[in-house]
Amino acid sequence: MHAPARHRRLVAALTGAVVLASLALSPPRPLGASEEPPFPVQLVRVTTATHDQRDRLTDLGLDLTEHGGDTFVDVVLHSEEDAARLVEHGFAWTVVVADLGAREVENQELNRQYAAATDLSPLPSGRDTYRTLTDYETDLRRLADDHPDLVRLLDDTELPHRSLENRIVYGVEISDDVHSTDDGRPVFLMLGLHHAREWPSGEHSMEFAVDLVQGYGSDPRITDLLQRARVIVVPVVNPDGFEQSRKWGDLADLREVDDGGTVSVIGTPGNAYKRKNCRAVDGEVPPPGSCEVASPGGFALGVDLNRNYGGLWGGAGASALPAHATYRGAEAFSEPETENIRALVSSRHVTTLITNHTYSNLVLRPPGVRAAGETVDEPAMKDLGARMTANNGYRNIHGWQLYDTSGTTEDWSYNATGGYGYTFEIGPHEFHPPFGEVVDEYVGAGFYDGKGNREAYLVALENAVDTAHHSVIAGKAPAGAVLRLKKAFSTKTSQVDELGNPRVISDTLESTLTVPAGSRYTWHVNPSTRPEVMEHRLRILAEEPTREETFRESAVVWLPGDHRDVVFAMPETDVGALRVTLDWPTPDDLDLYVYHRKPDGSLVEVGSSGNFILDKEEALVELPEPGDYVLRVVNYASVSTEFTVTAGLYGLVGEDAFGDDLVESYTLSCETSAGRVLETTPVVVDRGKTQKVDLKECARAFRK
Ligand code: 0X9
Ligand code: ZN
Repeated sequence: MHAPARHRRLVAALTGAVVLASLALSPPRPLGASEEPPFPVQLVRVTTATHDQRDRLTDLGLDLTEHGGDTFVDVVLHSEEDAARLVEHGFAWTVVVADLGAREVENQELNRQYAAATDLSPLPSGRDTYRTLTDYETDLRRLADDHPDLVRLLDDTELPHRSLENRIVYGVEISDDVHSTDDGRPVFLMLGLHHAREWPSGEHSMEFAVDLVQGYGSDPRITDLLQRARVIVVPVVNPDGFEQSRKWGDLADLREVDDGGTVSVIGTPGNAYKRKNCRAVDGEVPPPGSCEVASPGGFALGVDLNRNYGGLWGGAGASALPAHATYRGAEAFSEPETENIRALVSSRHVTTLITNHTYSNLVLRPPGVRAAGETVDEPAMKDLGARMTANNGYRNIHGWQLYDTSGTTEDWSYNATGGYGYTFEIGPHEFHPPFGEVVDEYVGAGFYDGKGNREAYLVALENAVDTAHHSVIAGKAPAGAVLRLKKAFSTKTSQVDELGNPRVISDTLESTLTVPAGSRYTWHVNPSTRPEVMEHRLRILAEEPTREETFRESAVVWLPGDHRDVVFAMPETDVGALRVTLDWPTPDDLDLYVYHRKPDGSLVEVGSSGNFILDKEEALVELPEPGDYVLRVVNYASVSTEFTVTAGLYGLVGEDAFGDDLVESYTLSCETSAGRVLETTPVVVDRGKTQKVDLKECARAFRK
């Protein structure tokens, strides 16, 4: 596939551009034999005997890999200054790869040999070389063109922000009947190439897309999954950076070409090891060609997109200095490339997300910062991590376990939406190894015998459709009506204001569903209460109730639609939460409403729970006012003759708990297709639960 002759022509064509660009942007360099040999970009192993040392190393802003052990982290040194920084701070290291440029040349040669020896690789696409940026775009387009009912090309409608070099970021959506986009099915999102040099992260993402398309209709497991889920793949999140890295990878062997001076300009791997995007100056569009600047300038340029997301932005393991490898950017979501992913995740219910990176054969789960503690979904996320790593042989650990990182993709997406998110660090040894290794690691061959990312990704997709791990809103609404689910909140960054309060950014989640013929809808959504709020709730409710009262009714004679009231008197003040649960012995469907009785006798609804059949009901009233509460049990569709209602009072944990939310809701509106709002109602739904919402008002108004 990759004929040497063509390769040489490409090199010749690009050389001119590179030399021109670097001459235009940097002071003219003296060329010829007298020039100092450039610093060979190196991979070194830095000793970090303690957690403290590791944190200090992270703070230096060097180019850390994800490869480390209990006592070391591997680091890429791009310049004398990088090495000097280590010395200055008292770090010792050994050299792992003395010249990554030379390694790049070797890899290119191995890649040529692999391509020459391979007709059709075992990858779904059969490819035998790394894709270029153009290849990605061609392949995405072709998938959509060849499978119009199954694949939809995503362009600047869904990914609305062009890259700094004005490229459209592309993706594909894959699903049975893909064009009915707002049909309420859950979304699985896969991302690649946030980091320019991590080529396998784009390859595995893209191959998974091809795999699903090929499996649809022939592989029952894949067919079933594509009927139940919508899969979105954005293989190249950072096209500008990738374009540089991929191009310089091809150029690497130019260092072998001795044509008097050219070697000194591009004689290092330069941008082949580029990590970040192409931002040169905060807030400014970079001048054309500026991303071409050779190493170490080319490396130093840019914002680390995996430090630019809003959740925990600006904290540990991210640098405030633009020249650093982990530069976080001027502010959260300052970069168009992260804004794209934010827009996508905010407008869909991404119940499971994988963001691919390289390297170190790890599956990382939130949080990225050790100090953040374990997430409220730790048992479930750890378990999914284990099921994925059982299939790819990776280690299943937290993001922070190697070192702290803040502002990463899943630390924002998980905290903002509750959708599970993981970083895959693909490959054992290097950022873009010989292509054959990428093939083996996807399909589970060779060294990876029987263990491949293909299987791990399918497990993740199965999780995305598993209602035990997300939420469902379902009910009746007029066919053709547009349901809109909205939620606005503040996401905490790691920065604090003068008073020590966390600085926040504003996030809004907004998605739609069109009610199908038959007037019944099912909407797979993320939980309405965000993880950090849920954590707070569980902490309060984990305390013993300060008082609890149980009401038992037996031999109730009633029909669907009837209700029974019990009165719970609560004279106490300063109560954290009133928790009401409803239980009954048969697999029937009862609903629960909680009302506060006002002095004039009127009832104000302060809580409700209308789960589907079999789910028992629970309503939570935060900071309840003293007085009488009417606990109403409604027979939704039941023959049950007995039930038990329990009301428990819970204290506030600590001063700072006061006024915090324990429950968050979505606002669900029912609209005509022209956008006229006919009904609006708050909806609370927890993970693993189905909340029924019949939009009766809307149905009545819709008929008119
Ligand atoms: O540092 C990163 O952004 C990722 N490693 S990489 O070598 N691909 O650059 C790791 C990010 C995930 N780690 C955490 N969530 N802590
Ligand atoms: Zn990465």
